[in-house]
Amino acid sequence: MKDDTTDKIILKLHDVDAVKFGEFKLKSGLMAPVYIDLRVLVSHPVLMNEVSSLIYQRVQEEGLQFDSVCGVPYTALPLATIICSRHELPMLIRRKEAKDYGTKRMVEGSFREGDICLIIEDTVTSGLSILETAEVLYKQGLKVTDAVVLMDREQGGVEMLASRGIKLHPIISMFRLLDVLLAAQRIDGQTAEMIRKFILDNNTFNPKVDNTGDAPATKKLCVEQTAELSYADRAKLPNIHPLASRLLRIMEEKQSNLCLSADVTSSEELLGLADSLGPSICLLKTHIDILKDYTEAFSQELQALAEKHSFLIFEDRKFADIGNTVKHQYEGGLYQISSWSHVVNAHAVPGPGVVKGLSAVGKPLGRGCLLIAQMSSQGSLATGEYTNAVLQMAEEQSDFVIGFICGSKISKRPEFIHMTPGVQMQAGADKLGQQYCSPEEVLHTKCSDVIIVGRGILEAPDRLKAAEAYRTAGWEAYRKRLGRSGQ
Ligand code: 5BU
Repeated sequence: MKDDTTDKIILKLHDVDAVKFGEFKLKSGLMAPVYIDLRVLVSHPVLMNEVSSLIYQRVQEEGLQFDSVCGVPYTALPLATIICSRHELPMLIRRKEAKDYGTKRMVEGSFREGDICLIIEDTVTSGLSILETAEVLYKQGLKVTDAVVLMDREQGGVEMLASRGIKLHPIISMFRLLDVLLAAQRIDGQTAEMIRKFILDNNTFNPKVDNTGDAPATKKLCVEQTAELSYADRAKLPNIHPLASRLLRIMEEKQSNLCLSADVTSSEELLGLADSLGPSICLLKTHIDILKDYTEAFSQELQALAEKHSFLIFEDRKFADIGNTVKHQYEGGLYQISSWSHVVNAHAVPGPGVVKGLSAVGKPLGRGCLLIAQMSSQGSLATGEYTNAVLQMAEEQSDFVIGFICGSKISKRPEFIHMTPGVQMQAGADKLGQQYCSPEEVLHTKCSDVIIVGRGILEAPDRLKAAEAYRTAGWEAYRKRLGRSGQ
């Protein structure tokens, strides 16, 4: 690629206001002195064509091998379209809208399992947007080995993506852009120097922590920005809820971040599971209303087994009514859940009253609650702003809320415990909308704390062996995240 072609494009991008200087708030909340906004390209067809040619030249120069091309929505979508149309390359479209999730495919276009898809992006800071698109493609059985980006802000994207097995090929780097604009007297030396310093001081990639997230709740990856604490260290935090502390201690002692989802319908079978798999788990999750023979004696036996094997009980009741009603549902009725379940969960749909109602019953008993911030099922509406609102609700009632049910880590507060259902050794789905990720993905990539496994264990020929395999996989992924793998 000729440098002068790239330099001319830099000037043209500046002409159309795609490069701006001033004070800008980035997605991460960080204030930046420079902003790249390539969305304006659609209003400048000549430049749009030139940029597309530049990207394709790079693809050819690198000799990239792929079966199809996918532009990261939205800005890179027209770029990918132009390239694919002009060079007759098959294209895929990744859907972005959560509300389309249930009814429409996440990836449009024809492809076969194992096909390689080349990703095209307009601007990269941390690399997270590319990774997010890659994850959607992976879920469809596609492979991603390379991505080409027009503008690299040089803030860690190349390194982060390399750590995830994706080679990023940037065309314009931030430092080059500054040099060209300075030489053309579009900016002064002081501005260029200040931006260089900003870029060097704000590298988003910390390989030790694997800090790939930047926008809480809307991103699927972990949001850790500071040093990762071990479960044991978190258990000792001054503001931690005593039940969360107890659970973290159990996890550390038993080297288990496995929650068994004991979805069986007879109390005898459930107690048998609790006794045989008890040593492998930190939590046992029940759906008490699927038992055909619940008795009070059963709940007492379950509590005795929880003591014997040192695990906590989590009734997955998903409370979702007004405060006054959930109070009764939690305390009374046939099951008297608050009397035997250490942890329950609730939907945030009714507003903070649901937590207040549960807390009125559970707090004096030392119980804790998980808020459902995201769900594992296809088409779940618990995404984006909803998830953010759940996070807020948890923070306001952290004397009773101990964490979240979620797909990935959503809160930076180490006092909160993140638990993720929809886990099996092999990613995939069931026929009724359940979606599965692997323990490695959940605990290492998505930085959750606890894997919730039901059928992955219950349907295995040897349940104990399967539980141990999940416990080991979960523990190893957690250790890897801490950067202490193999110690
Ligand atoms: P599975 O057999 O591993 O798919 O069981 C998952 C369990 O977790 C099952 O009891 C569900 O009710 C529960 N679950 C879930 O799968 N997804 C969610 O978002 C929530 C709970 Br909340």
